[in-house]
Order: sequence, then structure tokens, then C-alpha cells
Amino acid sequence: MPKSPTSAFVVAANRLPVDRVESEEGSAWRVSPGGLVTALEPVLRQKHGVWVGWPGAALDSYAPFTEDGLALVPIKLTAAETDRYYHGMSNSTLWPLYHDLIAKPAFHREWWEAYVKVNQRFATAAAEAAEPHATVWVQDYQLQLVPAMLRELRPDVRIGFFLHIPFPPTELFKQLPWRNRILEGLLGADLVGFQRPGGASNFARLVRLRLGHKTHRDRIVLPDGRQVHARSYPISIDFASLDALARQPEVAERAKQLRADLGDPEHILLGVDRLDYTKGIKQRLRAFGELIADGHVNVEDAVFVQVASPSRERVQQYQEVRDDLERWVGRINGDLGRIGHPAIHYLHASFPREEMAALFLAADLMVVTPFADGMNLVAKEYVTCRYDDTGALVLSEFAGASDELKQAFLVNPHDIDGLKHTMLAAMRAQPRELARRMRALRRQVREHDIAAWAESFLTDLETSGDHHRAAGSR
Ligand code: GDG
Repeated sequence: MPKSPTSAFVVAANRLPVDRVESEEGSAWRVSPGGLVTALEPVLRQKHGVWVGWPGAALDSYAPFTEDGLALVPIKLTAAETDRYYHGMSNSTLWPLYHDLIAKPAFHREWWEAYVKVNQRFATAAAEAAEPHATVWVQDYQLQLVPAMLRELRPDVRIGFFLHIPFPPTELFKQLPWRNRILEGLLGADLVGFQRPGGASNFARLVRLRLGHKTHRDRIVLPDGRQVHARSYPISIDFASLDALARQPEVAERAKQLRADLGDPEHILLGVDRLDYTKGIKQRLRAFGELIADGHVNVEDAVFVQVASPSRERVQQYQEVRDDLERWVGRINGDLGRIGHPAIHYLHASFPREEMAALFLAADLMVVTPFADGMNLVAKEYVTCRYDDTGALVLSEFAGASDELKQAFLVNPHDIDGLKHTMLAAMRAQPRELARRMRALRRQVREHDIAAWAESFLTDLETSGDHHRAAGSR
């Protein structure tokens, strides 16, 4: 196997930033430009960075390769590891536990053992890819043990960790049988980043209570004198590129077409989510159904479009939530729809970026109602597309985005009456009021975009953990 490429900047994330695409000429890789790749691309290119991750499917060869100028190191998972580390420990234990127990987490020792083993494999690969004194940025809940494992292998490197999902309060976190191991894993980093200040303070409190370390605001002092910082860095999107896409005439044309296909109603309401039980999809559709049933809204005047992109379909809880949602959509449409006027257009599919932008442009009301969500990028994407300052955003207080998007119509998604009331208020708001809110929302996202997020994390990382490094290096 060819030797791993090395770099002064390494990213370790569960998934590689590429998708395998099959065509008549055979299969090839295509860079999937998610937020993280966009944010890191300038740094990756400038420092000839290396990305370590799982390709998402079994490969013939796990040799490092380069795609569109990005050096990629694929990590191999066996079928059993995919089940236990990924579907199991990551998505059936940590995901529900960190999202407020909306679904019940399962605890299985063999899942944990696979999680440890796979984290060790990522740490080893990152250690091989990191040049002396390199910076390694570890991403998300699947890799929480990597920071400490990597520090063990490579005490010279600077280690950052960012958690994309909420970090739970003590009372929930302490259910985890391996709670101290996770805390110790994260403490291997110099800087641990969270979406919201609450996540950072939950972490510092847990470290103090469970491990007995001293903490001073966002600084944790370990017994050997090393310091770890825990702070919030609200993630964002590539405002400029999405704004430019939304302004393209073809996208506006497509939005017009979508409105026409929907019968040119007065109000188009939109939901866009991975089909996940955290997103509160059923609650918003239920609220909409009740608004029709109560006579506040007429199916000829208003329609709800819900895109629910397929997600984690091998996890039983996701199959159940899909069945339940689809029963509800059927019931609402059966009870309230008319010929040519279903109340809800439900799409269990993924769409290209251009089509998403056209949907955002076509929608008068974006409804984002998660029960728990690290940030929620969809909310930021919607306001980015509304360059003419029209449209309304209904946003859950439980989404990290609500800290910044204060001019949205904020809701508690557990309160169906409150949700109905707020959706109606947003539908009836005057254009001047909507424009005032939308201008402020857009300014917030424009001034705090994904590049600013990455820069602020990496700048802080540069100055974190210095005490330790001064004491000795490899
Ligand atoms: C996790 C955290 C945090 C969705 N369907 C399609 C599609 N999407 C895109 C959206 C958006 C992204 O997927 C979803 O991001 P979210 O932030 O809304 O939610 P999660 O997937 O749960 O992400 C979350 C995020 O990490 C980043 O830190 O904000 O809290 O849970 O960009 O537009 N994109 C396309 N077709 C689809 O059908 N092209």
C-alpha cells in the first residue's frame, strides 16, 4: 500500500468529502461540497491538507488517493464495524442521547468496543498523516475518542475537536456507561468547540464534576498542567455562493415553475430535513392540518411542501419514524385535501442544490421545528436565498440557529397551539414587517459565514494548549 500523504493540516471526519458515483464508464469519485469542505477548502489547498475518513461503502483498494486536488485517506470499516460503530454506537446510542432522549438510546458493550477500535484506527491514520507539529481537526460525535488517542501517539500535534450536535446536560450524559472515557477522549484536544455556549458549559461542568479537574470559565486545567479550552463556534454556510446561485435567472424561473405546478397558491409553506426524529416534521404538519381543519387556512390558498431526504434507513428508529410520518401525511391529505389540492406535498427524496435553492425561493414560509438541533443549516440557507427580503422563517428555539436568528418567528415545537398561532402570524404578517426581519436575518448570516467560522476556530486553536507544547515536543 502506498505510504500515507502527510501534511501540516489534517482533518479527521467520519465521512470523506467525496461520493462514489456510478456511470456507464464505471465508477468515479465526486467531491461532495458540504459546508465543512467549503469552509476548509482554502486551508486544505494552502497547506496541502489531508482528509482522513470513511468512504461510506466498501472499496477494492484503501490506498490514499487525490480527488480534485484533495488528498484523501480512506478508512476501512468491516460490515460488522459499520453496524456497531456507525449504525449502533454513533446513531443509536450517541445521537439520541445527545438529542435530549427524543428517542431511547440503546447501550451495547459490543457497539462500544467497535467504537473504540474504529476511533483508534482513525487516530493512527491521522497520526501517520500529520507532519511534525501539524494541526489536526477532528470532527463530530463519531470520533470523540480520537483526540486523546492521537495525543498519545503524537504529543507534538495541535488538536482541535468540533461537535456538530448538541452536547447534553449532566443528567442525560451520565446515563452513558462509558461517560468518563468520552470526556477523557475529548480532553485530548487543545480546543473543544461546540455549536452553543450551553454545550461548552455542559462539558466544562461534567469535566469538573466527574473527573475533578479545575475549570476557569472556558479553560480546563488538567493535573499535568496542560490546558484545554471549551468554547462555542456557531457553524454557518457559504453565504456568497448560495446567494449567487439563488440570483441565477434559471433558479428564479424554476421557482416560478414550482409555484405554478403547485397551483399558484397564496401561501407555500416549506420544510426541508433529513428524515430524522429530532426534526419535528410531524408536529409542523399536524399544526398545518389543524389550521385547515379549524378553518383558518384553506387548501386552495395554502400548501405545505415537505422534503424529507432519506437518512440512516438501516436504523430501526428511522424506519419507524418514516412509517409514522407517512401515515400522518396520508391521514391529513385524506381528511383535508381536495381533488388537485392535497394539503401536503411530501417528497421522500434528495434534490440537487439548484432545485433546493428554487424551493427556498418559491416558499413564502419556511418551517424549521426541531426538538433539538446543533445548529440547523436549512434555516440559514433559506434566508440566504431571500435576496429580495421577502418570506418568513418559523424557527424552533431548540435549534442552535435561534441564538443568532432572533428576528425569525421563534416557536416551541412541543406546543402545537403556539406553533399554529405563530405559523398563522407569519402567514398574515405585513410585507414591511417581513422585510425588516429578513434584512436582519440575512445580515447575520452574511457577516457570520462558514469561512468566518473556520477562521475563528483555527485562530483560537493556534493559541490553545501552548503551555503544554512549550514543555516539550516530539
Ligand atoms: C448536523 C447537525 C448542524 C437536505 N436535504 C437535501 C439537502 N439537504 C442539506 C440541507 C443542509 C444539510 O443537508 C442539512 O444540514 P442541517 O444543519 O439542517 O442538519 P443535519 O444534517 O442534522 O446536520 C446540525 C450540521 O450538522 C452542521 O454542523 O447544523 O444541527 O444535526 O445543508 O440543505 N441538500 C440537497 N438535497 C437534499 O435533498 N442538495
